[in-house]
Amino acid sequence: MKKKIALITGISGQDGAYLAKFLLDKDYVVVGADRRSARANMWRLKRLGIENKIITDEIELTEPFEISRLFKKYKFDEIYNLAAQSFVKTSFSSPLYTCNVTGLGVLRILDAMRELLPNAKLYQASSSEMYGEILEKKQNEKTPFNPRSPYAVAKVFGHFIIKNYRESYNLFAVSGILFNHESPFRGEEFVTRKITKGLVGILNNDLNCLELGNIYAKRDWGYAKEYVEAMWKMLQQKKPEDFVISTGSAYSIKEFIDLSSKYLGFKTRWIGKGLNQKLINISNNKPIIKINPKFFRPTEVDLLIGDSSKAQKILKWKAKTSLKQLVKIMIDDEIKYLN
Ligand code: NAP
Ligand code: F7E
Repeated sequence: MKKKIALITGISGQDGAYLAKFLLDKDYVVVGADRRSARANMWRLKRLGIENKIITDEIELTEPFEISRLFKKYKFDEIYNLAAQSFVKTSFSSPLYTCNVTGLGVLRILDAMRELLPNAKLYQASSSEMYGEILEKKQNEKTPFNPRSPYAVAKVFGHFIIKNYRESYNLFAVSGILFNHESPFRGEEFVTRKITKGLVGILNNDLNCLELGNIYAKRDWGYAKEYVEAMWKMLQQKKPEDFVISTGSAYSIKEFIDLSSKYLGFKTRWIGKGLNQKLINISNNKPIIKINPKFFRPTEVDLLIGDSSKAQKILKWKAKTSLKQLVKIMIDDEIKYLN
């Protein structure tokens, strides 16, 4: 039987690596597209031992010609659009660039697909950030969006243009509204990895103190390795539909710090308030976490909790890893690859 061929944009990122491994294990031919600049950034694929098992090609989401070139070269059965300027904080300093890549990039893919690969199936990486200042206690597929950053606004555009092309041109194009998902492959700028890497660095005397922003924001954090299976499941359905993927529980950054420092064996106590709040290492009375307003965002998303009942019912997908287990996975990996 002919093997299915899948395109993953954003192959050098966290989800790109896990999804590539997942699809290879399902006997797909995987074309992983990156920006030329990302060629040196394939450490995740190397760690998974798959860097030579995927076909690497180039894609820059701001260039429609590059997308068409790729769609003419390979007859993709499935396209996973994971590429994005995905760091919310950067979207405030580079709003036009973010909207061009993260928003308009989706439209460029849809337009090329409509013309060249109308029978392919497209997965778009939508985001819980679209709910922003939440309008319902738990967010599901019907909860209205209320974005709070240029990143989130761009993702809302991507989300609705997927729906519009699905309805207008009968394309199989779906959005997975994924809540935060983390792993040892998370970029170091995101808060969970910044904390696990930072605390391990402090334990190893490579770092004195870690500086963070708003530690009271709460997120629904799952394990990225599990979330890529949901992406694939969405494309195996008869009907193209959008799904929320989440754990259903939310924790603050402060709780994530406490779980991490406890797992590493630190004896700590919080002192002070607001910008003066610090986490003190009781063994030497030195601060290991401080607040720095430079990490605050002009507008914050305070709380996100997803309701993934639709995915549980139709996709038979459910998050399995607790936050405590996720902290252990991330810290164990941080220690293993310390040097
Ligand atoms: P990530 O690690 O930041 O990866 C993003 C990928 O996009 C990288 O491979 C990056 O390449 C690529 N990229 C950036 N700009 C590009 C451009 N102009 N043209 C082509 N490629 C470009 O993100 P992730 O955590 O794996 O997330 C995957 C997707 O899901 C993203 O769209 C993200 O917005 C979305 N999402 C993530 C989460 C989450 O919690 N992780 C939740 C919801 C939605 P470089 O290596 O060259 O930068
Ligand atoms: O921030 C707070 C920060 O950058 C989480 C992306 O994958 O998930 C991610 O977006 C929270 C925010 O992720 C620091 O203010 C405090 O409230 O890890 P983050 P994010 O913004 O939730 C969504 C679903 C996506 O779609 C995105 O692509 O943590 N926070 N102090 C901090 N955040 C960072 N990065 N650094 C700090 O020092």
